[in-house]
Amino acid sequence: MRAITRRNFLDYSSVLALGGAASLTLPRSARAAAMTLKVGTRQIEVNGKSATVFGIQQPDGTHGLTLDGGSNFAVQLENALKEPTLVHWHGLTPPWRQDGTPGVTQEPIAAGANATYDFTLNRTGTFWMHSHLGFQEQALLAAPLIVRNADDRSRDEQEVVVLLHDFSFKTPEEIFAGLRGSGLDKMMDDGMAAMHGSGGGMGMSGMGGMAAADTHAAAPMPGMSDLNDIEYDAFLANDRTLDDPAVIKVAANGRVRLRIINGSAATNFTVDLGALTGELIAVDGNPIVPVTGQRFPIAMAQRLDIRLTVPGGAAAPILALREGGPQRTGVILQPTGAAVAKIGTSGTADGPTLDLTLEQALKSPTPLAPRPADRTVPITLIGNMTGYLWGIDMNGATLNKLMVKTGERVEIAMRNNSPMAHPMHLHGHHFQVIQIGDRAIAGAIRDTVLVPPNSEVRVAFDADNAGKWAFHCHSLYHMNAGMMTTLEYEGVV
Ligand SMILES: [Cu+2]
Repeated sequence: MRAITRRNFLDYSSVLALGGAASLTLPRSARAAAMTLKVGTRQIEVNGKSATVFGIQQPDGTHGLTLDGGSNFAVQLENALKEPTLVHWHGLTPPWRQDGTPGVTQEPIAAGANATYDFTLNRTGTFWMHSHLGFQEQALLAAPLIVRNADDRSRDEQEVVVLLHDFSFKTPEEIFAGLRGSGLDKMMDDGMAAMHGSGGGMGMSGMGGMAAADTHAAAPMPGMSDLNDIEYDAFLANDRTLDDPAVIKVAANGRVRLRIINGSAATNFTVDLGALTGELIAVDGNPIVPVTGQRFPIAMAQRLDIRLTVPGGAAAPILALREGGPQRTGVILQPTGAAVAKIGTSGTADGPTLDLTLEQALKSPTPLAPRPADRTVPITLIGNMTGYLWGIDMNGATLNKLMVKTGERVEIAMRNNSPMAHPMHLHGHHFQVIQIGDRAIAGAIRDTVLVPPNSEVRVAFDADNAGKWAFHCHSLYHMNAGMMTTLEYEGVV
């Protein structure tokens, strides 16, 4: 038998298969090669029509990844597209150079090229992965990323992952041009001559360069808000509409754990368990003191882990109701032998407007240690539909970057002075929600929190992951229109 080197690990695998060298340690490069993820295109069917969308798949076709906490995130990411891409591991806290944010942490991966990732999975939960480049996320360049702990693995329960998405037959570039164009039409209708900020300068990374002076306009008119500004063709759960939903077989009276991911580019939902009652046990991958209920809000990029039992006899639709519209999507849990009834893609009533009622009730069983803030950052979320410009301000000026020092307790006090809600996401960290309006809470630990219009949300985190990190609104179109900044540690270059 010839010597095993890092360079011929493929031969090494075949030796292993013959049982000849099982006691040798697998080289790191071989472990990396064992987890290949390919970014490519796929065909799905939506509303009876074929659509070409993106996807992130393992060689066997599995969409996304399920891993064990404590193991290595050793991934070779292959870009099989005809264009560059870059994938962000949403909710993981890797070394910053592996965070997948173009313009902040690394360069995009060129067409046909690949990139390797290797770090320890130091947290478990329901996460996801998605392109952070341009508008690729709208075209379904997103997949589940589940990191299970020992308790998850030992439980007698069936895990069901549900990835929600909004879908359009238009290209996202067309959608964005429409948003900006209709905003400009409004500007003209309003007789406003000032067209500044309407031209170019829209970088692919959406790095805040568009935060033009007129986004500093005052707070919205009282009572005004815009729930949805995009007409979508469909809403998907695991790539399907309710015309042809995913039907998942479950045991009658068996325990089910839903891991629901809102991968939408621009849609908030309310999860509706119908006649069933569930127990919300985690948000954004972090345990909470369990909350029982039938309906739970889920903003863009957020995740909900819900435990429930499905009685035998009837199929149980798990629906996601579009905020401010009658459309809905979902999956069907089917106990053995139960009939599956057809459910329309629209209900009779609009989905609820998301607010902070549930957020206010959430409690973390593992709160941050009490400690005064070393640094408090008061920011204002600004923007309006006129010209479709959005931004993050501090003290009346665009916040280009937020500087912190390692070891600091940082609080970000967010006030939303704009007419739309913003799901604000911080990369590389999870924060605790510590205040809503005037009320202090020991709230959930999250990576994405919704800040509705005319509201204030304060979060806290420990600066324990040195690097440069994106901090942005997770509405894809708001982000690309300027609602993005960076959190940077002193001394990191
Ligand atoms: Cu936003």
